[in-house]
Formats: sequence, C-alpha cells, structure tokens
Amino acid sequence: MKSWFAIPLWQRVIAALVLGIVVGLVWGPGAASIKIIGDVFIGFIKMLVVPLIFFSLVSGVIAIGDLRKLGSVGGRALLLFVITGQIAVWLGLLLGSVFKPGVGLDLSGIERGPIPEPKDQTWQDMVLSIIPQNPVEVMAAGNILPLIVFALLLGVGILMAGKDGDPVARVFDSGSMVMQKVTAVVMELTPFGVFALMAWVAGTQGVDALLALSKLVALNYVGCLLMIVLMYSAIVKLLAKLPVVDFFRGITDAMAVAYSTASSNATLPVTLRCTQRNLGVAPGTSSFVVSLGATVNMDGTAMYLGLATLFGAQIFGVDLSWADYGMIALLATAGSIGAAGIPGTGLVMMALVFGAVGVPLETIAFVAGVDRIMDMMRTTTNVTSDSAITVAVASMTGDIDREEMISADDV
Ligand code: DAS
Repeated sequence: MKSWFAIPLWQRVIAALVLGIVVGLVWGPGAASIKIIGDVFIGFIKMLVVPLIFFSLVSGVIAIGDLRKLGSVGGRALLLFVITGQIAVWLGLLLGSVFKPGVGLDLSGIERGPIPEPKDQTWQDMVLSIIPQNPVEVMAAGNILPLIVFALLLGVGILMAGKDGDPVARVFDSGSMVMQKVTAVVMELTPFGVFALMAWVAGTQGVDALLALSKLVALNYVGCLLMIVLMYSAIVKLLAKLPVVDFFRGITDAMAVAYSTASSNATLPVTLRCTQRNLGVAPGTSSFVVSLGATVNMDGTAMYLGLATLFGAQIFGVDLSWADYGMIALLATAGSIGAAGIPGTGLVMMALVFGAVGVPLETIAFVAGVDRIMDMMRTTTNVTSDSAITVAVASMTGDIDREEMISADDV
C-alpha cells in the first residue's frame, strides 16, 4: 500500500473533493459541523498570500532583470486578459439569448436572499485604489493590486540600484524560496480542507432553489466548461505549445482549491506553486502574471455577468437593445476587473451591470441562494484562465523551462 505522501497531491485532492460531495449529500445539513476544517485550511492559505506575492514578485522582477522585458510580460498578459474577457462576456450573452434561462420561470417557491448595495465607485476611485499610499496598510488589508504595484516598484528600484541593491535582492530571493517551502507544507492540508468544504456545500445547498434555477446554474457551468475545454486548451496548445493534458494535470490542485474555496485570492499560493513547480514557469513571470490575473482577470465572472443580466431582463420583461448588450459587455468587463478574488464578488458586481441597463436588482435576491454553487465554477474558470495565460506569456518570453516541468504523473 502506497504511503499517503507517496500519492501525488492532485490525486488525493480529487479523491477528497468527490468524497466530500458524497458525504455531504448523505450527511445533509449536519455536514456544516465540519466546515471549520475547511475554514482552517482557507485561513492557512490566506496567510500565505501577502508574503508569498511580495517576496516572489520582488524576487521575480529582479530575476526578469530589465524593464523592457517586464513591460513585455505585463503587456502580453493584459492583452490576453482583455481578449479572453471579451470572449467570455459575449459567450454569456449568447447563452442567455439562445437558451433564455429567465423565460417562463416560477419564482414563487424561491427564498429571496439579500440584495448587495452596488459600490458607487467612480473610475477615479478605481485608479486611486491601486496606488499603495501606505504599503504596510496595503499588506495588512491584503489588497493585492496595490501590493503588486509596490512590489513591482521595489523590484525596479533594486535593479536600478545595481550593486548597492544586491544585499536587499538576496533577502527577497531567499524570502521567496522560504515562502515556497512554507506553501508546500500548507498544501498538505489541501485534501482535508477540500473534503470539508465540499461536504459543507453539498450538505447545506438548498435543492429546491437549485431545481428552480437549474437552467441558469446549468448554463453557468456550460459556459465555464466551454471556456476551459476550448478557449484555454487552445491558448495552452497554440500559444504555450504545451501538451493540454500536462497543463490540466499540472493545475489540478489549483482548480480543486478554486472550486472548493470559491476564492481566486485564497487559491493564489496554489496557482503560483502549480505554474512554477508543475509547469516550469519562471518564478518572476508566474508571480507577476498569476497575481495580476487573480485580481483583474475573471473570465468566469465576466461570462456569468452577461448571462445573469439577460436572465434578469427575461424575468422582468426588460427589452435590451444592441447598445444595451454593448454596455453589458463593457460593464461586465469592468466589473470582472474591479472584482476582488473572494467568494460572492460576482454577485455584488451584478448590481453594477443591472443598474446600467434597467434590470431590477431583485434578480440578485432570486439567485443569491444558488450563487455559491455557481461561484465555485466561475472561480475555477478564473484560475484556469490565469494559469493558461501565465504559461502562454512565459512561453512567448522564454520563461518556461520544459525540463523543469514535472511529468504529469508526478505532480
Ligand atoms: N469568487 C470570485 C473569485 O474568487 C469569482 C466570482 O465571484 O465570480 O474569482
């Protein structure tokens, strides 16, 4: 019998995910009593996010070595983020238009949830929110975007300092390595955390709400799966020139943690480890693109915002023009960029999009009850997109070491 640790982590995680769903369905609401195990796991991986991004990103910028290359990595990543985001939101609009999830729906039996207040954030607020006015406060609050800006500038400063910056550079290189070791230790908790979280969701999710909104939930999953199977496979195959099977085997842990936690931020340490350790991406490129992606690249959320807006318009009989569709695409993209990688952020962003095209916010109250089930799939899509674009950019800039890639059976 193989020892527990000899079994590849991704196999232990998948087994835990499936077992958690079965136990939750059998156990029912009582499964909520083991959610604490999942919360402890999430707490430990959240503990990693700030120090891991900070040390690996500064160390990564130093490793990239020159500003032109840094710009090249960032520019390619942002271009792919925008392209995949637009495809995502128009896929959501297409699915909503063709399959009409909101037509002929009997909503009487659905328990209504709370309607989140739309954040009245101006574009000036959004710009100022990424400036790390107080770096220590940014770290304490776990604000990823301003942390990325600070780490990038610190790395650039070390590069510009030349020899004088070497002592500081060594601290960050060593700190990055140490944080990767700490991540490896915490990762051993993944099977237990995923098991508990899946048991909790499966045991407490209201079946009647799921049945009443089954068409919307199904379309959310279909849209995400289409992007995962078609769009990201194409990016991996054509741009990263990697075997698709090796890619998905390499990011299985990240996809499972994304699905069970419904949080891109919480999954960040796992996504960093998968892209670096399993797929051979250089730490600098991985830290930069994965961290940026976790906060501004949310294709699953963008697709859902397009789909959900049509769902709400169909329920309340709101006619939408092509101009409205364009507005939805624009706001869904802005919403997915502005959304934080935490559970339920897509639900909050719905208020931003609905308000602009006259879809009543009451729609949010109807879907709130099943949002977690949909959020899990949206987050898995978001993390898969971050990983695919990271390996694509790394491949284009020569920052992926295929020898480093751990063969799919070893991960
Ligand atoms: N939970 C969000 C994330 O972490 C996605 C969403 O809410 O749509 O990516």
